[in-house]
Amino acid sequence: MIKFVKYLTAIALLASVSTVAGEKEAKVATKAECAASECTQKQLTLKIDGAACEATCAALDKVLTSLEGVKAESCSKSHVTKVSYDSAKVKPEQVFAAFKKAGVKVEGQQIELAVNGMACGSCSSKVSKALTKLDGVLNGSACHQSKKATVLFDPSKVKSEQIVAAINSTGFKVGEAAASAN
Ligand SMILES: [Cu+2]
Repeated sequence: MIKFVKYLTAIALLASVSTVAGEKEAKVATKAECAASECTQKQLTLKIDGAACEATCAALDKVLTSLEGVKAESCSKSHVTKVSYDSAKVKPEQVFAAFKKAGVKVEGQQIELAVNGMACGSCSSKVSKALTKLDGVLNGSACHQSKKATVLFDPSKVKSEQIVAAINSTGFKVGEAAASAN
């Protein structure tokens, strides 16, 4: 019983602390502040062709990170490069040009989306079908067990918002947190 009371007190304390923190946050997050910091930080996950060994991956990462504020990690096994960049300093075209310079072909951009409501294989195949029907989607598959859809697409032909809309049109909804990933 004493434990339970302590537990309740802890919750009450936590609640009051988080309210204070919430108020602070609301004051700080002005538009100017937002434009100046993390809001311009972008992440790209790209499927690559032509970086089959660790040496070529290291060479690619070197070209990418020579761009201001760019972080890159390429994996020769999964053939995926993860790039993070500040869109206020570097344009995505510059990132893609760096791949060209390194002699690595970008097959497409890869995103993973949380999809709610898929209960069996026929649900996930409905989502997969909707994805592969979209022009610009190179590969799309959904899995009802992981509740995720993995999509490889050509960003010059289709936008991630269109992919989200295509999934939502099946009746299964893309989770909010994952939908913001670009
Ligand atoms: Cu189903």
